Amino acid sequence: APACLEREELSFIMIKPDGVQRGLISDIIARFERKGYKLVGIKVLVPTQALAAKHYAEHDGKPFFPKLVNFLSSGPVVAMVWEGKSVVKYGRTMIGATNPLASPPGTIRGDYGIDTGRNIIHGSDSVESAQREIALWFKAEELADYTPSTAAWVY
Ligand code: FUP
Repeated sequence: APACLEREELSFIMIKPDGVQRGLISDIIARFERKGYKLVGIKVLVPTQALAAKHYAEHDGKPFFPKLVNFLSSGPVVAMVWEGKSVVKYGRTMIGATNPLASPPGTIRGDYGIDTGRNIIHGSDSVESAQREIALWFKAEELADYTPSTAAWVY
């Protein structure tokens, strides 16, 4: 099959409660869409504390962990799965550094954030993390497999 018809890499991208409350949903989706990435899963939910703790399990025991879990479950998030070539690594480039003040303008955190504890968006940091996070937040049948009409022009 031509490259434009094969399943590409997937990343878990989540607009956190601050990004939702600040009205940044459409801006963030537009950035990924215009880059050429494909939205294959999306839902709005208020994560339970248990789900938030599982998502951030690698930080369990760190001083900021309780605040982090409380914050993530404090309101609605937009959980998404985006597909495309190197979407994990390039998605992180689009998002910027963990500390928004260390993120250059042009990145999502650099353009919109100030505080590490309110950094607007999550993106998987590796293909393995993406697989774990997608399985945590989505059922297989919630992910669409389709070829947009633009595919042959992106690839
Ligand atoms: P990132 O992959 O950029 O989201 O960053 P990490 O996985 O290192 O951290 C996850 C979240 O924990 C960050 F988005 C914000 C929060 N955090 C803090 O609140 N304080 C810290 O010192 C580090 C991370």
